[in-house]
Amino acid sequence: MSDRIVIAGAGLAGALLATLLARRGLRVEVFERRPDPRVAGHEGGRSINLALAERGMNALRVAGLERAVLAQAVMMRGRMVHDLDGATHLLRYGRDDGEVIWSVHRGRLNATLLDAAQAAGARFHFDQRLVGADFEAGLARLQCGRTGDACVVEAPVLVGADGAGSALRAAMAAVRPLGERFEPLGHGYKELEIPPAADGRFRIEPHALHIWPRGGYMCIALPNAERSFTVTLFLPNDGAPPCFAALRGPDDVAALFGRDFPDLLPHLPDLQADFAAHPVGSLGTLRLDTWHLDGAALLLGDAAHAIVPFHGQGMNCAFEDCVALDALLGDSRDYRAAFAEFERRRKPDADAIADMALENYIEMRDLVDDAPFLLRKQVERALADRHPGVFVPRYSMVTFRRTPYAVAKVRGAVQWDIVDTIARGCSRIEDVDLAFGDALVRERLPPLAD
Ligand code: FAD
Ligand code: E0Q
Repeated sequence: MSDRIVIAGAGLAGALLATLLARRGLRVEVFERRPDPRVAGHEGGRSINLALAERGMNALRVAGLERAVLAQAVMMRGRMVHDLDGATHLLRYGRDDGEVIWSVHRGRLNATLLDAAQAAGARFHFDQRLVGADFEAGLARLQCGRTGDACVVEAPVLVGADGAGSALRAAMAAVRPLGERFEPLGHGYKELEIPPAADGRFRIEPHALHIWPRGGYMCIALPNAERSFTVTLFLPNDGAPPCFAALRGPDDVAALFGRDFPDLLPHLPDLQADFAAHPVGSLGTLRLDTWHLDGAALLLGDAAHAIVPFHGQGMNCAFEDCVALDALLGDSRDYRAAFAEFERRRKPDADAIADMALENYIEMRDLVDDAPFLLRKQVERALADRHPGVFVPRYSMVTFRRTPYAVAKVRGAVQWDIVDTIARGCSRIEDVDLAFGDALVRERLPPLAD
């Protein structure tokens, strides 16, 4: 079978997959719609960052890139919650500094992956957009972004790492129904910037993911190595204000931040200009029944399963996909078997993280001042301390371990039921019957295997 594999998309998943497969000796050709970010400068110089957790870190480890990426990353120990009155509290993500997540610069990470893939022998073709495919003939159709010229290349095996708006997915759907459903969230996002202070330092605590939860909407901020922060405002698209539709001009924007984010506003000197210049991003969950066409084509990453960003797992999951596919392919070249097995194993996990990411948005809102919720988080921590390796908070299974997402979801539900059972009717942790909780844990939770 062919040792030539064509990847659509040189984003996060495409570049990592190209590295792994080129190292196996496959002839990897990658076609990317945009220009080379290492030449053109990424996103017009904007810093967009992402939270990297254990699943993504493990994939980088497998690719030999962990140290290079960590050198550019900023550690985040927990959520720094900003109340409306300006009070702040740090809710640690893990037990200690061994359980943290990392803020990484999307463009810089992408460049690191592109360099690694090229060094491994993968070939990149930038400004080349996939526009169609003939799977029977094993051909891909491309269009050059600069000249508009069309061309056709040999593509006996095609992998779609071309993101949520995947062109390969559309081409596959024309041949066989994929069972595609897109569920819009109804909320969008806008990226803003907190620059460094005049003396060059971070304006707010660098080692945290900042959250300004406000019920149905929120801001977050992740640190950048250059001592700025990228702020993201999540807001309903329309309906009752505040919503994007009701923000008609710079005064509305200033009024919203003055009222709901008063401690953030002074750190956003370019708020109105950023707001006018940056687009509103859209959010939603994409689910498919079918990710592959026999041995001819496969989708992975956001092209197969775009999710809402509230667990910070989209890239992490896409990277885990790459490692799984590489391991399944091994040195066999049996694409048909590997693609079918990839779909069988990964789909339950992709479905589970999609659900958990949606649920985490509710959790963000409950951070506002929901006392019963905050008590349950305390009880969860207490049970986790009493049953290490058995009662592991769901957030930790998702973020600090590689427990399959589907297992994390099921165990998380059992655990939350135990917490709820013993916390019900209590208002303080001292009133909670933890010994009863211990008995329920022993009865209902086998030790965690991974
Ligand atoms: P992409 O990164 O979207 O890459 C797709 C690539 O394909 C792009 O380079 C694109 O130009 C190219 N392409 C598109 N169409 C074509 C075509 N027709 N032909 C050729 N090339 C094409 N994830 C985390 O893990 N942690 C986070 O903290 C986090 N925060 C997020 C915050 C927000 C606001 C959003 C929206 C997402 C966040 N994510 C996060 C999710 C993460 O961004 C995605 O899951 C991840 O980028 C998916 O990688 P990918 O390679 O599948 O797709
Ligand atoms: C993380 C890390 C965009 C984004 C990314 C994230 C997280 C959140 C809220 C958001 C989840 C959390 N989280 O703090 O529970 O852990 O990546 Cl909005």
